[in-house]
Amino acid sequence: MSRMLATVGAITLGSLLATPVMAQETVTIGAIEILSGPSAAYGTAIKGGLELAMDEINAKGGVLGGKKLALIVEDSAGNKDQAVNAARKLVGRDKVPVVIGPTLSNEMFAVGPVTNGREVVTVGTSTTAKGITEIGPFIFRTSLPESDVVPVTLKTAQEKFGIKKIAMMYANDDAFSKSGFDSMKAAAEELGLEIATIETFGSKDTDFSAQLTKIKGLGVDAITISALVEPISGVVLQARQLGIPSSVRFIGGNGANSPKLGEIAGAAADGLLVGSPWFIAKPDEANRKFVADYKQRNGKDPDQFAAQAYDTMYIVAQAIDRAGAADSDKIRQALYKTDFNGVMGPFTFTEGRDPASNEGVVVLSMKNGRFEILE
Ligand code: 1QQ
Repeated sequence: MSRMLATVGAITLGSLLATPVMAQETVTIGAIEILSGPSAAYGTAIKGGLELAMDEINAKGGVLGGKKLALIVEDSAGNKDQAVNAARKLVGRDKVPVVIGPTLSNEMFAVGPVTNGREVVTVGTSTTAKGITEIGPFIFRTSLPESDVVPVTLKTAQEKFGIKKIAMMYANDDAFSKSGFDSMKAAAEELGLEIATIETFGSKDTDFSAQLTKIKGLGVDAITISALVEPISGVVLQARQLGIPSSVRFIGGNGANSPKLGEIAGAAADGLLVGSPWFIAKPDEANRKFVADYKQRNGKDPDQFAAQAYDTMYIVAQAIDRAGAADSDKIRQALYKTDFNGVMGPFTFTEGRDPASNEGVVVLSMKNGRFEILE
């Protein structure tokens, strides 16, 4: 008898614990971002953008008629195994209906098959390699693929600066860096640029003198580089130390589109060109407010990664509302109906779950360690 009572008690207690009051008032989503290590600048900016948008949404009443959004951000440190462990935790333990991130394409190629297999909506805000959304029907991205951006950058370099002969460099141990290079090479060939040499390096390398000395002797007009921000900074600094003049511009991809480049490389990066779907001086009211609020909260300017994350949080929140429930498959279907106008400009998804338009892409040039829009 006493045993039966205990069992009944346990069931009652267990069912109470399974539905705590908080769970009914909160919709918790997960994010996997790089918050430590050499690429932490990317993930820190993304986290700042996500949190700013979430707080604004909650201040305006949250989602699903009054539920607050909550966010669990896991640090991947840029490591794909750590990113997969984070995904397993968010999906298995926290039971989030949406995962935002991970930061790198290299991580997404490991995480995507896991979250897609568990039918959990996953939205990359910074993953730009080819093939990301082809991982499966639950994988979306709000970031423009490099194949949509680097042709604009190279064409601008050719038209504005008469660049004809280039050297190409890329990190051969990172999925984004390799894919970005493939897009740059295709664009260079399309434009009829002369490719004097193609040089590779590793993302953790610190000495690029063999490649740069070779390039120095080739008399190129520009050097394209596809890599993450830390190795790019090292290459740019060493190029100037070895006497490659500042008239030889670097042309970067998404990895270069971070203020971290200016912080590390300073004036050595001056003249570097990068294509970007966003720029800080975008004059519309929504962007001005975003830039001011982000700066006030974080003590520094937002970058492209923060802006993309900020819009993504709104896009996800609107999809949750449109879905009518914190249900991953319903949110997935609702995301296809996204019609959002944010700090990046108008946004919809293609049937393939990629951004529908690259119309907002502008080319930025580095000056005194900061990006300026090329007029
Ligand atoms: C990718 C990228 C990186 C530069 C994101 C930080 O574009 O990995 O796809």
